[in-house]
Amino acid sequence: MTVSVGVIGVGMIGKDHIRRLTTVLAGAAVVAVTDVNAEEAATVAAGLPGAIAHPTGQDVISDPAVDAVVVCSWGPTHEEYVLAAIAAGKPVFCEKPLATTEEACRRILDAESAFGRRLVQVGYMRRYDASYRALKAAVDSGEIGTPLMMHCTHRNPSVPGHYTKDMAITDTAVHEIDMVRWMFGEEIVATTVLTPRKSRLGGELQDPLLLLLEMEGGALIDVEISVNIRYGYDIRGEVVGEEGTAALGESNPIVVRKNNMYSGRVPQDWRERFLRAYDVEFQEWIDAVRDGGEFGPSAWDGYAAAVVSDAAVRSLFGGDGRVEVKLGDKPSLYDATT
Ligand code: NAI
Ligand code: ISE
Repeated sequence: MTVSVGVIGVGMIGKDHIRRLTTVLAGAAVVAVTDVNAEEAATVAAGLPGAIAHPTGQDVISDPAVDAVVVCSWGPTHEEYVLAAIAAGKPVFCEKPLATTEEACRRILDAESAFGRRLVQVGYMRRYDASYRALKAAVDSGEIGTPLMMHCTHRNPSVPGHYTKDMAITDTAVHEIDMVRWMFGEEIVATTVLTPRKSRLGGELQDPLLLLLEMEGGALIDVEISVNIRYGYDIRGEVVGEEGTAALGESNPIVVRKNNMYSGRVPQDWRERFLRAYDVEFQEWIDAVRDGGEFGPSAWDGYAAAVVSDAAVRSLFGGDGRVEVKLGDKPSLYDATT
């Protein structure tokens, strides 16, 4: 069976996911698209044999030809489409963030719990990256002993004009917030944001910033977020254990040695760095939709990331210093997920 997918939002990542669903992966077809930019949606549909452009996301979701929905519109619009997909009983892959507030994520948890079966997967692709998976395997195997700390770096060469101050947390650091919950298999209990001297390249943004995360088992995580670093897209992570350390390797395919120097490539952006991770993420999602299998990062994971990022935003802007994270009760539907 081919899974017929409807895509809401055909901007940068929407187009990239359509490309992988239609030309890279097996078992899926994109049959419907939409975008508030109707002209763009029509252009994208015209390039997809048999696909139509609908006026709204609701039309995509209710289209009987659509088996499953992919949401790639702006964050504040995610809640509406995820709730509509749950109401229609259709699996929905929602790009991060699941929704932009804790309350909106709670409404999604409530709706999915009432439905009684998981339909939602959130686009936290680091969990599918070969290097992050190898790092987690090293931690889980016990070879570096009990993990005590993790040092993370998340550097973007630049960000678009609409990128607001809070997005360093809600749009960028949210990847590490999800990743460390998965890496350590436990929740985050408190967060503090520290602000070094501002880069003149960041304009109005507080750039860079340092995010501290306290895990429930006592491990401490630091994350450098820089979003105007210019030289490339640089993602790093090192877990410090009692008996050793394990770090993500460099991802450049070749190293050039010349004139007493050596050099390798730093990826241009997230599309290049996580190319294969997105492919694996979507292949596993298509297979799960087709076979009725388990989905990846859940609405609970999306909710937990939202609660931690709300707390970090309070620490950053509210002058609150260290902010405790209170997740509240976890609905039983999500017992198996972290
Ligand atoms: P973008 O601005 O390039 O594309 C978003 C598209 O959604 C635009 O074409 C816009 O017109 C459309 N749109 C906005 N509201 C809509 C609505 N109500 N209905 C239909 N279409 C609507 O943004 P980008 O970079 O593609 O990001 C989209 C989402 O993907 C964001 O949530 C972002 O956080 C996430 N993202 C995830 C990445 C990852 O690494 N997993 C990487 C980049 C983005
Ligand atoms: C973007 O939305 C992403 O998700 C990228 O992975 C991240 O590196 C970037 O900072 C975000 O703006």
